[in-house]
Amino acid sequence: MKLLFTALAITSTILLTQGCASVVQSTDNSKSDHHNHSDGSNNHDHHGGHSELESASTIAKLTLSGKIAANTPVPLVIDVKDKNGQAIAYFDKFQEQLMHLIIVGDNLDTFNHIHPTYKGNGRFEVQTSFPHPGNYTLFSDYKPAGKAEEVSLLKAQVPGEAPNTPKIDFSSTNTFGNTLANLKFSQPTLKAGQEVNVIFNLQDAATKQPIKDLQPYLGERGHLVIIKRTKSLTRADYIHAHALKDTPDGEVNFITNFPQRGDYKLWGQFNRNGKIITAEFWVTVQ
Ligand SMILES: [Cu+2]
Repeated sequence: MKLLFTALAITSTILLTQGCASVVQSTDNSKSDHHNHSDGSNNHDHHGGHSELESASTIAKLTLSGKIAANTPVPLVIDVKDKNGQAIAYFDKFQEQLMHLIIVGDNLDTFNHIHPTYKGNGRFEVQTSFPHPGNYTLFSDYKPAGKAEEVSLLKAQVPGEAPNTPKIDFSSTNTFGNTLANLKFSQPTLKAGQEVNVIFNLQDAATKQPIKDLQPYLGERGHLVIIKRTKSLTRADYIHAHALKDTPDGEVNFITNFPQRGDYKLWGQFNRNGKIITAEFWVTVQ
């Protein structure tokens, strides 16, 4: 009944509850637009209730209770407080939810997008399971009532030996379940700091025709998360792009901006008649 946790530069609040359970991590947030982080400005320490980061306005803390093991359901509790330690009581929905939680393995081999339930008094709860031993980063995306959307970065570690990092596949076409997805961009070469259209073309894997059963997902034509490959993920490595409204059958466009050079992984999520498909691709930005 032991839980390990990573020490992370931006974290200072660690909560231990009872000997056999739990832990965790918290982080800061800046309320600047997280869709375009360009400065890695989240590397600031928070101590107790104060912060040196002038724009930081909330702190989230993750508590995992019980035994943490791969492929085992574990309850997650996320408490969101202001920088004085007061619970944030009210949140606004965006994209149909009060909190979007993206969980990735630190080498970006696994991805999970879930929606914790709001329990009141700043507390969100959800159950999940981690697919293998190793380090995980959780990006919790929420909007305190009347305020800008915020992203808190949380860390978890599942004991055991992490699998080897799979080789990165840069192919731009792949099949995901019953869907053949192709990824392209409005620019022939991706350059850091440049706005680009990210274009997913979705065909039915069997008929090779553009899919016609695309339904809104979280109120939009699709959902796109982009994360930069780094040794230790920070909030600045996370990009949440929004879908454009009117595009032809089988095509979903997003606008984004890759802030820095490097390798990025993209997870596009689409709703085919009630079934969510996740199309994942790697790209290099120069
Ligand atoms: Cu979500």
